[in-house]
Amino acid sequence: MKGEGRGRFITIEGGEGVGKTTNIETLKQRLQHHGIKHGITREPGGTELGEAIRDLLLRTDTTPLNSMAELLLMFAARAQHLATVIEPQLAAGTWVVCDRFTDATYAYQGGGRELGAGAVAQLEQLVQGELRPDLTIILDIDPEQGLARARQRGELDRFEQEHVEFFARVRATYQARAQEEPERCRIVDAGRPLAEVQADVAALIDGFIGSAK
Ligand code: T5A
Repeated sequence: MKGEGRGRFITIEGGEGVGKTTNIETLKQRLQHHGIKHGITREPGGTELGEAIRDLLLRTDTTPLNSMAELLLMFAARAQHLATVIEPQLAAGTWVVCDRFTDATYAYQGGGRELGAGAVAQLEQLVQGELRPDLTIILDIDPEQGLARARQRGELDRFEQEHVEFFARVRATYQARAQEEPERCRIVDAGRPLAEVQADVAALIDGFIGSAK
């Protein structure tokens, strides 16, 4: 999939309020420093359709969403995102940094909602074919600590209102995925002061850029 001249696909993952948005700024600075053309996007979202689906998924004033419907909506948004944003950029040699991707579906719908990895894997194959991220940075934090950060920012969305067992399953799934794919998935302890977390993220991306040249 990588091919000469093709962009690299980097994703950043983790539980609620873990600091993905904050650390994407670090990724952006390092890519700029190395003169690498890149795009930054997010899931669910990244397209007009994806952002509309995101709104449906995160709002709290609708009837409860069936877990399978939630899973399918994640992949509907992803199909549009891949076809119109991610794939064209990678094909043009642009690197893509995505705030969450399919590891989040394994963690939240497979683990948190207990739909299991098999259902996610089937849709992953259908929607993505062979496409997988080249590097995934998983920011790891105790769910209570992450939620406390999210709470400081304001009102909680539909996922953030879940119970602590849900987030424990999300975290365990991310950790299991990192164990299964240690080369691609790199865990960073995000419970530390921001400067330390950012230094680790910068070192990881610098190392990855070095190996990709
Ligand atoms: N979802 C998504 C699924 O269920 N399945 C899927 O397939 C996908 C793709 C929305 C939701 O969608 C779900 C998961 C999510 O619940 P989201 O908006 O990406 O996805 O998720 P959130 O976790 O809600 O994203 P947030 O924007 O809320 O959190 P971030 O980006 O992780 O955190 P950030 O950077 O905004 O930081 C939060 C606060 O903490 C501070 C920051 O300054 C900020 O105030 N902070 C720190 N403070 C102290 N020390 C540090 N090290 C800090 N790092 C950050």
